Amino acid sequence: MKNECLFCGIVAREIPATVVYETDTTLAFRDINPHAPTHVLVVPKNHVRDAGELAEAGLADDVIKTAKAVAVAEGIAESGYRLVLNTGPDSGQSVFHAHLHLLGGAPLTLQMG
Ligand code: IU
Repeated sequence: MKNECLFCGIVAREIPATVVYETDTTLAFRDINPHAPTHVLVVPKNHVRDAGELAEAGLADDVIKTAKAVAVAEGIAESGYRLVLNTGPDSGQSVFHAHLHLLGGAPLTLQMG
């Protein structure tokens, strides 16, 4: 594999994923292990590690706008959805290429931990 980073591999189309939306700077694809009827990950195409680096790179707006566009396309913009940016080991971040979880399609409960 050319890319060491899993999500860089998906962005490069070296690793298969179900892509649902794309912009110049972001890619949105379905989570392989969904926790809601709609569970999409939005990533910046450029590799940044986490939420802090995402903001520093000026890409946070792009990622959130893509999430909104996906929510509209999935028909959940009005019913509501949750955006989650796990950041660092204690948060449960397991892939160290920043990714915004978009969850919706049913009423969600808030689970801490
Ligand atoms: P986390 O915030 O780093 O814990 O989220 C990583 C997500 O990446 C998690 O929900 C996985 O199901 C998801 N994922 C994926 O969609 N495709 C993959 O090949 C792998 C993980 I590995």
